[in-house]
Amino acid sequence: MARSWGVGLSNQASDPMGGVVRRGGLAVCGAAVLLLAMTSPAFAVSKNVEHVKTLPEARWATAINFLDYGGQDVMMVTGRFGLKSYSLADPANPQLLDEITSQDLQLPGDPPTDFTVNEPGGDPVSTFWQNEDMDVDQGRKLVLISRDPRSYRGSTSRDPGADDPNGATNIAGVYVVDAKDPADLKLITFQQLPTGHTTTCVNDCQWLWTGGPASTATQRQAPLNWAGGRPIIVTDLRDPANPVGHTLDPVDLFRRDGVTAYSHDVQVDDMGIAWVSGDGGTRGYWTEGTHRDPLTGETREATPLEPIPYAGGGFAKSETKDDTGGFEHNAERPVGPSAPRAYRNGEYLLATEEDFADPNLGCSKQGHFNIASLEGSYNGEAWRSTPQHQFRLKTVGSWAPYKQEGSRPIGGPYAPGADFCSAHYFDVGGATVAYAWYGEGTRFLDISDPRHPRQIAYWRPDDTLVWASYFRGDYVYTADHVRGIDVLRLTPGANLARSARREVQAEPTSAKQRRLLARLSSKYRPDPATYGLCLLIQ
Ligand SMILES: [Ca+2]
Ligand SMILES: [Ca+2]
Repeated sequence: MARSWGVGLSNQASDPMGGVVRRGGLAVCGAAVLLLAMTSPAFAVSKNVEHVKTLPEARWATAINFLDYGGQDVMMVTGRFGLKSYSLADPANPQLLDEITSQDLQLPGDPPTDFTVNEPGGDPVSTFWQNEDMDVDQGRKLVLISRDPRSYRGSTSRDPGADDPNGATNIAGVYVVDAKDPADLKLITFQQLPTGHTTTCVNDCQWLWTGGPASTATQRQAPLNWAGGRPIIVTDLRDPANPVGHTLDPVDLFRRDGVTAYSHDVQVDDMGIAWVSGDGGTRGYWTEGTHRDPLTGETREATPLEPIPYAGGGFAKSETKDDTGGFEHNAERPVGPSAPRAYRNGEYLLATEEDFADPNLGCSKQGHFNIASLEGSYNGEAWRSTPQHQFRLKTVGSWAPYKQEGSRPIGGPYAPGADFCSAHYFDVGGATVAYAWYGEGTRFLDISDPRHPRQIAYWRPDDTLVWASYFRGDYVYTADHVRGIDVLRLTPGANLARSARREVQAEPTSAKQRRLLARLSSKYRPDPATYGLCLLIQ
């Protein structure tokens, strides 16, 4: 894109050469991983998945979305590097079209972009951060980029404009990108908001709901009392060059048994319900149309600023190891004719709990994929929940890689920074879910029976740290912090496994095998120049 982007922002303070050199180094590293992954089966555990290609230049990828230009697909990839557009004219071989770099996204006063990683498993020193679940407007060909206050050495705890020991601005908000020509991406504007971890289109992208992350010290206190994190802030995007942030009218308050807590992300279902996941659970809202508000009994118009509660709630301690409903990260509610048969009436909510606070419990006691019944939640119950009178959804099915085929040995050894297991983003394609589990790779689950999700395929390279995996056409594209984008395809074996209604599942790794892995691991050392995760180089 052009270096100047029309709103008077400059990146004079940046060090573009440093960034270029750094990216070159990372690309070489990624290529080495690719070579080894392809030539040495020991570095990638998989079943019923064909590895087609890896795009190592997309290392630090967070999310992918797709725009359809009259039957021609373009893949938008976002992450610490900013935004990259790829032609999918040949879906097996994506071609880079254009990019908006981390340097391009710097606001006045931001410390320069610096991808240096100082410790194995650490984060780059100063980059854009990081646009999970990137949303796009298919109609107007817009790409929305949420800016977390942790961008460019920022923090969640300090306020924008406050003295900062790192020189960070701590600014959150949303960038709007015009992608009418995907080979010439144009950054139109930036709207500063009190929130910015994720941003999601509601009402056909005429409005945005932007949530998270954790609150600043000021926000935690009166008068806001955002004790457990930042709620949703609404932006009017009817004029994309001039978005209007309704910064004083937060939505989705009091979500954790009456306490305002982190509203992490939103997914809108085929009925138009906006499901907000976060600390305390997942709750759905009407944002348009006339509906009965179960909290008042009134029938009124729902709007993005005054939504009407629909259903949802917190998740049980048995799945989340939390008394407060779990840290729900993202969710999907399949409904209507495109949903798998058992889901068509919209009875079930699919949700990720992200929790790896204690790596020893990751995926075993917490951080699960849960399928919950929405029964009993349609009358505002989750909005009335209190610590004394908790409302929780009933979980009917659950899955995690713990003790499943394809998983790493329990207790390690793991690469630095990847010593955890948790559910993360997933994509529903028919009755199959493509599911990212960080260090446990992408797992493909047959969810046709909500009570028994079953693994039918998996792709777990040893160097993976995968954040999100997506179906598009006949392919699967993954956003991996270490590897970049993996292009995958399910083999006929996946369908055979589904038909057999049998989970691909092995006995837990034997003690002998674990000793072997531990011995192998001790012969390798993490390469600090490559985040440790890039590959363990002898
Ligand atoms: Ca979203
Ligand atoms: Ca938990």
